[in-house]
Amino acid sequence: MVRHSTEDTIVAISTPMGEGGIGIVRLSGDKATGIADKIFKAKDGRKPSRFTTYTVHYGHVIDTRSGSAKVIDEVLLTVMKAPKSYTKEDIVEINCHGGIQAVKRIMELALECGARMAEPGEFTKRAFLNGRIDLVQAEAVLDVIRAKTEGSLKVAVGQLEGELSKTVNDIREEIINIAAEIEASIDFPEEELELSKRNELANKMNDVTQRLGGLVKSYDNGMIFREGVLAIICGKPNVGKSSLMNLLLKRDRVIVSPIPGTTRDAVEEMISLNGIPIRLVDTAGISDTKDILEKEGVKKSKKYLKLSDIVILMLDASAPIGKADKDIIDLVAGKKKLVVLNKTDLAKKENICKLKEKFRADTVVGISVKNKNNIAALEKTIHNMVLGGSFGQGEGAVVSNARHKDALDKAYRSMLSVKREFDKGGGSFETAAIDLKDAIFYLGLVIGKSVSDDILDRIFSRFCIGK
Ligand SMILES: Nc1nc2c(ncn2[C@@H]2O[C@H](COP(=O)(O)OP(=O)(O)O)[C@@H](O)[C@H]2O)c(=O)[nH]1
Ligand SMILES: [Mg+2]
Repeated sequence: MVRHSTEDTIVAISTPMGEGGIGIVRLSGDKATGIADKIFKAKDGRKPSRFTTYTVHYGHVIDTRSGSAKVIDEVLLTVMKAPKSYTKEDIVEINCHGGIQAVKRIMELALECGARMAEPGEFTKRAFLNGRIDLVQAEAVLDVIRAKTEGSLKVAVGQLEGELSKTVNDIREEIINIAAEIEASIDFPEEELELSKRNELANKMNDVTQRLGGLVKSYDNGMIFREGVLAIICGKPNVGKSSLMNLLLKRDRVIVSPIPGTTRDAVEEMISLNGIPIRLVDTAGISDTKDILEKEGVKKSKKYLKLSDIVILMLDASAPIGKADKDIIDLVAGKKKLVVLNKTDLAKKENICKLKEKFRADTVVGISVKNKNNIAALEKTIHNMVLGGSFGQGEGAVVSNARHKDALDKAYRSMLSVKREFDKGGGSFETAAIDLKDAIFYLGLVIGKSVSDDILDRIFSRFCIGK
């Protein structure tokens, strides 16, 4: 990868390329206002480099290259002066008309006047390199942009606001303090350490290790909000899988018919269930079919089944469990599953009860898709199953990013090892000191204190240009 200078003034189109009301071209760097002076003519004749910070100005972007002044677009221009800007550098934002031409021509003009095209995520990278935000917050920017549901957004915004950074920082500071005390005692054997001091250190270590463990654990739920949960609806043909898919999606996405084998392909759609992003998959009914297309569908269903986080196993409440059902029940054994007894409108009460007894009470729900009966209970059961019934309302930092989780996990293991050494009594302070250093390093990795250029490149290359 070509390494560009962070001294350059960068430019990018920050809005999506396509028809829209407004398009934004953004400049950041020392020359931002100087470049704006050359391409912008304010109605009142003043120059952008003389504008007060955080003011908006009406005027035109003008192309003077051919000698004559050609109006490119009518725009609003905002100046945000360093250091109080997104990147901590001078920023100029030009709001022009949406669509492809205006933004493109304005960007080309800025390039000709000395700006360089920004790399993906370079504005945010600069915000990080210039110390306005840490790495967790920078990564949260992308999560905010990509948030799938209101729940995902809440987690991402929490991280952007610094909730997770603060917790990681606090833990890191605490470990640095412990390490300092240990280093200071390294010349004395542990037995000689005063008992009260020893206990105090042990308590601090316990506390910090526990907090770290809690943070690692929060990933179980946090990642769900970031990545979504893959839930697959399984069952023999004609039990009502596609009907349920349409109902939960609130639109007719898949064909429903009384003919078994109607759904031949797996169909995936995203739904929000109380804010949890769920990738819901309707599958071809798993059966011993001879039909070639249906066979392919069944193959695909099985592939999805392997990847799925939860299985919604659908049975017909109005019929006894048959061989086809049993085969599927065997197939999904060992999967986290929810049993849905559909068509309760056709079923006798005794039959529903008898079927229910076969499964764990908190994992079985009787519904009728046709009459929209008990759907709220179904949604609640899925919700509880996904989040263990605990998450959502609680406060506190949440880890949702695999990179963070990985580093925190390593820090946690290092702390467990320190604790083990310490709990033994008479353990070596030297070994403990090394593990503590490791823990400090890994925590630094999360917030970007000890992170390499390669990792930064990898993180920011996933961003869009202009952010
Ligand atoms: N009576 C009744 N019929 C249903 C219900 N849900 C689905 N059906 C019908 O069952 C048939 C098969 O439905 P479909 O969703 O295509 O089943 P799939 O093969 O499992 O995807 C269709 O005729 C649906 O209208 C229900 O709750 N009650
Ligand atoms: Mg179907």
